[in-house]
Amino acid sequence: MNLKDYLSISPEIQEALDAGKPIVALESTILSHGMPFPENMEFAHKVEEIVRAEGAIPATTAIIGGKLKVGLTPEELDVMCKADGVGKVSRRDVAIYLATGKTGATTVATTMMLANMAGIHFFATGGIGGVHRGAQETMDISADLQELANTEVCVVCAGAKQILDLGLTLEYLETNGVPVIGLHTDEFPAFYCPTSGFKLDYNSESEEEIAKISKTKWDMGLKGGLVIGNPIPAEYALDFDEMEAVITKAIDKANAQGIRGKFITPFLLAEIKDMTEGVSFASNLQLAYNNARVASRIAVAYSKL
Ligand code: PSU
Ligand code: MN
Repeated sequence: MNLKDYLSISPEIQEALDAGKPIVALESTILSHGMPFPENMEFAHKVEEIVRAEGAIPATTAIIGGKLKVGLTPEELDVMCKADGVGKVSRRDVAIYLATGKTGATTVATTMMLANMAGIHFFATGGIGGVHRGAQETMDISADLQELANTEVCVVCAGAKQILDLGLTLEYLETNGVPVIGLHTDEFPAFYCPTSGFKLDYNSESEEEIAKISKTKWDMGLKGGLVIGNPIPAEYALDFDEMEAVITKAIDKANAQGIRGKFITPFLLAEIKDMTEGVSFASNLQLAYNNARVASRIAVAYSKL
């Protein structure tokens, strides 16, 4: 038995893989633990439509019934959105969820694992996990970063939330040999804000170029992924300083309540949404759609190389 024996690829995705069609992986933690129900239902379907409109096939991933699922049915998407008894599964949780038949949403780390096992190279999300503020004390560093160091998937994101220490996150990626490329920007985006003040060394002006860089990296046998920082469209951007104030409050509340480990990120996401009365949520939706669009274009360009 090896991990591949647990892989369950939907017929549509298998057919797309066999035909060499462009495919974009999508995560389910953003649904189960990053967005409220029922708004996440609309998102889950719309993001898949956006991928299709760009000429690629969407493959949302999850762990259901002891299987690593790549490509979900509408019923399975419902289960992930209702999130009843659905855990958050990072790499360390995979064996537990498979062996016990628990239902789990995949994070960036596990979505990369499943995509790579299936042969999918591109993945769109909202923001990646990273080095948390105060990690010097807590050692709270998302397993997403280690996965990026090892697994051959290109992740399109709007950077990472200010809940993280963005400077340390970039240092960690550099140490681990992960290219971070800005699309039409020379700064690492800060999720709700197109800029963060942290400069990137590479600013790409086209999806075709990113496809070529990805192919070159993997053709050379350089292990690991890439991070594409795709800034939130200007019309949906929020003010950096205002978000900073909100996030500082949310982090203080998490500390006061003793929230730790895997519960911190979902806690902060929910607090931020409440404190901004849903304004941040509207931005969250739009940046994720924008990432799906860009990841699809990269996947399409890659399929032509
Ligand atoms: N950041 C967001 N929204 C999210 C997440 C992160 O802005 O939904 C989710 C992703 O699934 C990411 C995970 O992989 O949280 C990281 O969790 P942790 O920090 O516990 O590794
Ligand atoms: Mn963590």
